[in-house]
Amino acid sequence: MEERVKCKSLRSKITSAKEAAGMIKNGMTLGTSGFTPTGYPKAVPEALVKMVEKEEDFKINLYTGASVGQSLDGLFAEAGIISKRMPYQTNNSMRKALNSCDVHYADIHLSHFSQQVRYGFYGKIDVALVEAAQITEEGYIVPTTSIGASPVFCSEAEHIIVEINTKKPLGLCGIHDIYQPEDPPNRQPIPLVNPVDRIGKPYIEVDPSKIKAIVITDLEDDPIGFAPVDENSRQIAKNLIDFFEKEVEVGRLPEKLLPLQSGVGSVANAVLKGISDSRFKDLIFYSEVIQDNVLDLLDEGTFKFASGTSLTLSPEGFERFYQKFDEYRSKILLRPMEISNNPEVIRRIGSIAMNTAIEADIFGNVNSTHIMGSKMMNGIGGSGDFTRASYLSIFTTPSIAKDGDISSIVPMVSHVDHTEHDVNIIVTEQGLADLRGLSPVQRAEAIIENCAHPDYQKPLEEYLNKAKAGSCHTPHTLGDSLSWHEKFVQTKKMR
Ligand code: 0RQ
Repeated sequence: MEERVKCKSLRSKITSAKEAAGMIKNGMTLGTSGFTPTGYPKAVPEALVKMVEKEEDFKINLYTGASVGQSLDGLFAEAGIISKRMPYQTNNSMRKALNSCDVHYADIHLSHFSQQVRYGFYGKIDVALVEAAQITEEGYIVPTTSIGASPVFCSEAEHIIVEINTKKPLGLCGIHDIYQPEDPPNRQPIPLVNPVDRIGKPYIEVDPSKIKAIVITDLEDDPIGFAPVDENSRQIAKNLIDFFEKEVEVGRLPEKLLPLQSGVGSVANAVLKGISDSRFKDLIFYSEVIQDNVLDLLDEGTFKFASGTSLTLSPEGFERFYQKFDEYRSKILLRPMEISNNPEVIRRIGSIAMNTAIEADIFGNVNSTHIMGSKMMNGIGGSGDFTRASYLSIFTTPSIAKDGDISSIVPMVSHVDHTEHDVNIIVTEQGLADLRGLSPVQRAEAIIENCAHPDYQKPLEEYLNKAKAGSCHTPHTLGDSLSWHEKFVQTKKMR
């Protein structure tokens, strides 16, 4: 344990999960480590749920980096102990709880979240609960497989509880680059000019006197499943790679493209696979989540560097990562999500943002979060941070969902996450609409012609033509605009 808790004066804080959980009181706000679900605390949450089992009114607020696993989000949601949840989740039980309004969920741009915690917008953080690989001699915290919002939770919380996870190798020390910007009016430029730049420290600097408990655990993160790459996703990827090739040909993108950001899910996986099969080499990945397929791309030389805020690998992926750690160490960097997703940095490095839509409308507005305008799926995550600040913003989606009962291209989106002003390119398996510089009607024509499924092309054209008769800049017939969704809600079919 001396290797894990190097700060001698803090060794007296080593205690049981139960004891540490006792510090989390009813009504408190807990800020935990964890991002898309890796590197989140597990032992103290388990002990807390056991401890408050019989307390009927026990509620806390849970803030994290992004999604965390079943053994935190799922457990807390099922125990009914969450009052408010921020800023992103992907857990089934949590989704159910927030869609039934049992949990108040605030869905927030990830780049905004850390600074707004510091600004005090969300009240006081009572306890920061973070998973760590090590506590340094100075009492500083070395995170494990994600950083997310841990730095801000540690700096703002009154008390810190650390879960030292012995299953996470000490070799992780050095892979983190922790930097916290100043706040206005004294904010300085973030000195990250090149995606490979190191600008911070390999640990979270904290006031060691705030560390009130250290819990030693070997609980593993819940295993991560990967969405399979289907034929539609492969075609979407192909359409996108063809587009990149043309953009290079006409000189709008350099040979090595620009730093790529990729969202999560089956289409995002297929896009990375498509890039791997393409002629592009020596690319830079500047994103949030580093998944198994990023290791593949690094191994084969398609990527030469990957920067993210979490290592979201399968058990096999981790085995491979740890085996070749010395090699990956120079090619992978983890940053706080306040930096990985920072619009200042994204604008400067000229990122290519590739995210997935649930649906897009004929004018290019994108819904990434809500099913039929009302049921929350996951959250906006970092998609908005990258989309608006990027050099080129791309949304991918299969043209239909639920075996064709739903068109993902609709007259008007039922919820807006990314406005038409932020969306440059929409890609489906049918083709690609390049919306740059187009007027609303031109956008609608391009999207219907290139992206809509043939079964829905005609109804979309009819909608547009009817709306155009009203001679408007952005033609809509308001009574019809959401009628496709309404029809689906009533009959389970949009057609
Ligand atoms: O439903 O779960 O019942 O099968 O939506 O759809 O096709 O599995 O999509 O896994 O690629 O995720 C946008 C949700 C896509 C994801 C979203 C139904 C469909 C299925 C899921 P079932 P798929 P994917 C990086 C950036 C926002 C956050 C983000 C996401 C379910 O990419 O959460 O981008 N993005 N973060 O059947 C009704 C439609 C539908 C539909 C699909 N038009 N109408 N239902 N579905 N299209 C990560 C971070 O920032 C942390």
